[in-house]
Amino acid sequence: MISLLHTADWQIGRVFSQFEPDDAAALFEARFKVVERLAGIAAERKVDAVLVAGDVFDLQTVSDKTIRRMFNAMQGFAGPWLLIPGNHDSALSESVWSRAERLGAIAPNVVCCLAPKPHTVAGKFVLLPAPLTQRHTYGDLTDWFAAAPDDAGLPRIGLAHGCVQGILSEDIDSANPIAAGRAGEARLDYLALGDWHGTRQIDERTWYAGTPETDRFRANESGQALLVSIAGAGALPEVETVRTGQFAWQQLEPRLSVLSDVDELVERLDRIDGNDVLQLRAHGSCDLGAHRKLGAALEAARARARALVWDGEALRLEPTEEDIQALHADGFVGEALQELRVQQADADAELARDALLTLARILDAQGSRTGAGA
Ligand SMILES: [Mn+2]
Repeated sequence: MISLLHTADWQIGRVFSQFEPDDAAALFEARFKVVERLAGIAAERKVDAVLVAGDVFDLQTVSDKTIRRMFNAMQGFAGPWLLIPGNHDSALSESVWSRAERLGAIAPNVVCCLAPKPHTVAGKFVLLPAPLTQRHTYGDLTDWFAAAPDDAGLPRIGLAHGCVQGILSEDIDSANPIAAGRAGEARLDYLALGDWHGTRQIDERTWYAGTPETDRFRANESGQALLVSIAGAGALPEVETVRTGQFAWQQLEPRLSVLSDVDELVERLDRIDGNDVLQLRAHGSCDLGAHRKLGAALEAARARARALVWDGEALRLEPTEEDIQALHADGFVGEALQELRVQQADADAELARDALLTLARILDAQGSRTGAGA
C-alpha cells in the first residue's frame, strides 16, 4: 500500500497586478502559506511522498528570497518531495532550479527531477518524471515511460506537465502534449499531471491536481490537492480530494433592471468576507437612488473582501423624474441633465454617463449640505 499527495501549479512568485497593492501582496503571500498547509496535510496523513507536477514557480526571474521561502515552506513534511519543472519554470540550462541549487536552498528530502530518468522512492514505488526543459515542446515527453523497466514489482507512478491530447485540447499542434491513454499504455498505476488549474480526472489512473490556491477567475475546482492510495502494483488508485485553498475567486456579471435586482446584489455584497476575491461586472440600468445604495454597499464590501474589482462600464444610470426633481436642478443645469440622459443612448454613452454621474453626485452633495435633497 502506498499513499501520495499529488499537487501542481503552485505558481510561486505570481504577481497579482490587477488588484490593489495590499490585496496583491496578500495573494502573493497565500501561495507560500498553501505550501505550508500541504506539508501539514502530508505529515498528518503520513503519505509516502508528495508529488508536485510542475509550474512550481511562476517565473524564472523570481527573487532569491522567493526561492528560499518556497523551500522553507516545505519544511513541515520531512518525507520525500518530488518536483518537476513545467512551462513556467522549465529546466533551461540556467533556470530557477539551477539557482536554487547554487543557493543551497534545497533540503535533502526534496528531489527536483530535472532529467527524464526513473527514481525508486523509499523502496516503495518507481517515479517516472517528464520534466520540461523548455517552455514549449511539441514532442510528447512521456513517450519513454512505456520502455522504462519495472523494479521488483513496485507501483509505477508517472509525473508530467502539459495538455492531454483530445481531451483538454483538440489541437494536435498544442504545446507540451501528453497522449491520452498514456497511463494504460505505459503500465502506470497512476499518472500525476499538472498544467490545468482545476482538479480534473482524465481516466481511472490519470488526474490533474489543479492549483492548491486559486490564482484566477474561471478556474473551476481549484484550491485542492489529491490524496492517492494504491493497494499495490496493478490495483486501481483511490483518489480523495482535499481542500487546501484559502481564497474563493468569483466572477459575477449581474444584470440590473428592476430595484429588486439591486437589492439582491446589495445582499450578495453584504455577505462578502475576507476570503473573497471578487470581480463584478454589472450590466443594465438603475436609477440614482439604487446607484447610491449600490455605491455604499460596494465601498463597505471593498473593505471586507480580500479583493474586489468593480466594473460599472456597462451599467447605465437612468435617473427617474423624481431623482431629477430631488436634485433641485433647474435652469441650465436641469437642461444639461436632461441632455446627458438622452446622450447615454448615443455613441458617447460612456462620456455622457460619467458626466451625468458626476453632475448628479455634485448636486446630491450640495443638496445634502443645504438640507434640500433629503
Ligand atoms: Mn503550465
